[in-house]
Amino acid sequence: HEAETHRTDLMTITRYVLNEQSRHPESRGDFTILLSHIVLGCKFVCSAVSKAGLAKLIGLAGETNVQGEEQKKLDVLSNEVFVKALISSGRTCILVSEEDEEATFVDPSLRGKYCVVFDPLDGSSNIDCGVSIGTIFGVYMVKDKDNVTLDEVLQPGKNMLAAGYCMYGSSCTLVLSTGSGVNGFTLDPSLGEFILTHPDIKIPKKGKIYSVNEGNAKNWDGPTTKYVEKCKYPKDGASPKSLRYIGSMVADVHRTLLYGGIFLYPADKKSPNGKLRVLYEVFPMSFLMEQAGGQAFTGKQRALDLVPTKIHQRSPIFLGSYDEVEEIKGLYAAEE
Ligand code: AHM
Ligand code: MG
Repeated sequence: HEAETHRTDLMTITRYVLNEQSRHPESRGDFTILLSHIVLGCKFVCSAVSKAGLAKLIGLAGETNVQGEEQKKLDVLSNEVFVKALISSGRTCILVSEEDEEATFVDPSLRGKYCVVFDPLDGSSNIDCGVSIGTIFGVYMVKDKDNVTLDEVLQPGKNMLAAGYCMYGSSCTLVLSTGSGVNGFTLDPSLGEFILTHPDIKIPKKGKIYSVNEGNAKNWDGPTTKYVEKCKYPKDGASPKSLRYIGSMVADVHRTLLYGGIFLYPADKKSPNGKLRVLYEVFPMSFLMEQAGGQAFTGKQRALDLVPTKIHQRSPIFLGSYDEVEEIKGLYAAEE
């Protein structure tokens, strides 16, 4: 009666995190409370995204975000919901959002020990056509919450306590790591709960898929060009790899995590630092990849070792199956 057990004994995300916490007797439930506020934000955005086509929520808000890109109404809304949910949790002290130029320092009366870096709605070019988009987040802990500076969030990704993303796709999936593996939860809309559906995700060691915006190929550097050439024309008698590119980092990374392969947003002549942002795109996804047994590399170093100096800094990124990233690392090493 295995199937019946699964239907009646539901491992919700809250139950899962509480279980994890019971292994740390010193913990007082603060992370569970923080996570429940992140989950609330994800549920809200999920509901707003699924209604977007109907409710005419989409369309230009007439504002430009810090990177000079057009902001959509749904981005603005998602950001507001996350900022308010995180502040009201009483467990945060600094927030860094892709949508806000400056970091938000939480009022001392509501301050807690966590810093949250996030992209409330990533993949903006896919909003209007209903293709998968997502939220990405990472969590740091401050040393002293009465004395916080921006340095608390300018830390290497390896210091993150937790990272995750929520994908608003054919279903709503939240993938989370608190530093001991990666687990995936799917929103059951009738319950309003995220249920553990993908326990202990491990990325395949090798992959048959590469994921990159090949429209930028003419401006790539040598190693990236060589790697992609080899994906298409392998010299060792292997089959060529398949190309999949959605243009939503969350969706492209989610597929890479489950099926294996590599996702790359390399540097190019026009964008020497690539496109993706270190704190709330590169770090959380690199954290999840490593926790799932894969790797993440910037073209120079292990991505999680990078020390950011600005909150909206960008970096090239190569992440995915262990062997694929190993190959990229070899090509960069050969360049030197
Ligand atoms: P955004 O923050 O404006 O949505 O940009 C980030 C997105 C990522 O989700 C995705 O990996 C990348 O941009 C795609 O960029 P490009 O269109 O240059 O291929
Ligand atoms: Mg983004």
